[in-house]
Amino acid sequence: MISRDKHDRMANAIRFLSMDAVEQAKSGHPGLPMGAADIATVLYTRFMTHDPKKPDWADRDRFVLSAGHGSMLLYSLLYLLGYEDITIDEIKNFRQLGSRTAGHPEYGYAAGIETTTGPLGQGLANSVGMALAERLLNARYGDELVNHYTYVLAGDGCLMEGISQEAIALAGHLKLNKLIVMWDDNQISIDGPVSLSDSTDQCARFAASGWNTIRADGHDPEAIASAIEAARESDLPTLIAFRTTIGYGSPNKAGTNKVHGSPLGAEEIAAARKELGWDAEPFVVPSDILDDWRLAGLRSAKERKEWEKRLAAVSAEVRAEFERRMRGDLPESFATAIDDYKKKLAEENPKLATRAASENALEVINDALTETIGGSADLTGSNNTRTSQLGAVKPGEFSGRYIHYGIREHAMAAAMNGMALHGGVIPYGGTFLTFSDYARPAMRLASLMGIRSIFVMTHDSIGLGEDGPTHQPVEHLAALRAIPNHLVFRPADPVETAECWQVALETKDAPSTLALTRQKLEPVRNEYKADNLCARGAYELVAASDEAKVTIFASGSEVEIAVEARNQLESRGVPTRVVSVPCFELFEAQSDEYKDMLLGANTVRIAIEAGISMGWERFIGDDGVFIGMKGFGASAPAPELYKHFGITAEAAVQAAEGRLAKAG
Ligand SMILES: Cc1ncc(C[n+]2csc(CCOP(=O)(O)OP(=O)(O)O)c2C)c(N)n1
Repeated sequence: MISRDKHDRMANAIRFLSMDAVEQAKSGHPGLPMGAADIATVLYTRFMTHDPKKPDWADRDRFVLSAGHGSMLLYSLLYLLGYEDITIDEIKNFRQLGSRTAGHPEYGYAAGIETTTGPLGQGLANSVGMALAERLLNARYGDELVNHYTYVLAGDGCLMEGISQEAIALAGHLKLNKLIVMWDDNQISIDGPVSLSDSTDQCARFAASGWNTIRADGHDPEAIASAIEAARESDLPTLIAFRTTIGYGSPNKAGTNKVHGSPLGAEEIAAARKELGWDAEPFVVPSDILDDWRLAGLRSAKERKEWEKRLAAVSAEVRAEFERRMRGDLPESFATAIDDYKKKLAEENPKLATRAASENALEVINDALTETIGGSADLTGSNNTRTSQLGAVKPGEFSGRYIHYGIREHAMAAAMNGMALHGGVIPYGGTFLTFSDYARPAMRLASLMGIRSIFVMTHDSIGLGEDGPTHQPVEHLAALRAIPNHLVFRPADPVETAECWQVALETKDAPSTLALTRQKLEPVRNEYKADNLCARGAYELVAASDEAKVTIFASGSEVEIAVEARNQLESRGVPTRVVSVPCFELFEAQSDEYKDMLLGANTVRIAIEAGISMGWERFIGDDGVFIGMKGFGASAPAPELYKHFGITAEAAVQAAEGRLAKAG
């Protein structure tokens, strides 16, 4: 049992490390770490099950600092608890180039950081995915192997963001009872008191979404502990509204927005030292306090060892599968399953929409990979994301593998990220491509973190037809391709769809988006090829009959148009090749030699895509021809729209002949 005095000094260690680091960096947010230090101290000294010496222990509790601006809270904790990645030098280097203690907690920079936070609300929604992954794995592996909590520290900002409602509604509905959100209810944000812009009764809102709610004093260690204990016993997810004072300990600035996001200043820090009775020099934690913290860091080592014993006691088969899934590796049988499927496709040559081709591919994938967790934001029948193996996940019942996310694209994407971060599952989820806008902040974070979330985005162009311009993406492919480390795939037929799925699944360090059609397409890959051609990002689909005079690049549904144009040009004696471009980013990763060979700079170059031209200059240069969209779409049957917007084989033939005539 930790005495009150000891508790206070341990919490003050967080406060002073945070004040000192922000002061030294001349930038950062001291208010939250100072205000939430008591909550964090109680959580980590009495409840958190984790092991700094084994930070990736699969059954550890997860802690998410959703209010990522308070990063010094997490960095202080990791240092104090004995996580090797965060040394005192890292704390001194807060926010400097190359330090692990970056501006906001960045996933991958240091062990103990479970997700990248900073865009408010994302961490909260990630945590829903983490808590969901925990329950899904628990349903498969039992309490023996998977049975842990997900704790979140969220601020007013996290709760004001729209994503919070999507996320808590999903968590409440599913009864994710091992999710505990601790709200730093300090009533202050940047502009001043929260009352300037909000009068929500947050407890009532959470209760209405199916949560257990508790209010407690966030500076009273016993009240904090009782609240967390009660939350752990709940059969619903719990919100604990911890009333705190932002910048607690700063005599002149506590309780105001002045302490939210700027250094306190030397004078005020000196006053805080007096107020809290802290004599240690900057960045020095008195050795008895550091010892206490390090002891707290050891509190679950025994539990970890017991867990390892339990893992060693299960059958070799179950253990191997569990460990493989947690590593994120695919079974060896996966590549064979895809290969067999490609052989079958080459025999059958089905004429399908790529969304339907994706469903067929998933039928194979979901058999081969028991770790996939599918879902859709209420467009299951349109996204073709559910296959025969996937039973629905229901409230409190997690044996299924399919999530009905509801009409909540943003929380879906963020929860998928949480699942990917948790490990042991591979999430994929669908909506219409145009609504990637509603999911984009989370999709961007998936890229930044380098995690395997797979977004299935159907209805990928004017080809969706009658739903009209609100639903027809035009700039979305370009917008998603602009995100670094994001594989945007636009397959042209069933074989390409299978290949793109294979690359997406085999890429552990980047998210993927599959852009898929609503409308049926002619198959363009009719011969079996063992190689995954899509893995090169772009490849020659059809060669010219002689030295090529024209190269036509296209992606997805426009590849069949490119092939038709090529055939017309060839019949008029113009040797023409077609390059299919399923993924810009993978093409960029090829050798210069390959890229030069493929680009065919000495030919007339044409690109066809039913979207805006941005990005295609890479393929067609300054003098190429782009056939696609210049503005928004329209409502009509798809074939009429293609004619109306001039995205046709005839247009490509005309353009090619025009250029060739000009060149003389
Ligand atoms: C999506 C998003 N919008 C805006 C910001 C900028 N921002 C950072 S902290 C903050 C205020 C947060 O207030 P609160 O959660 O109460 O934190 P506290 O003042 O208690 O530290 C804002 C607007 C952000 N990080 N993310």
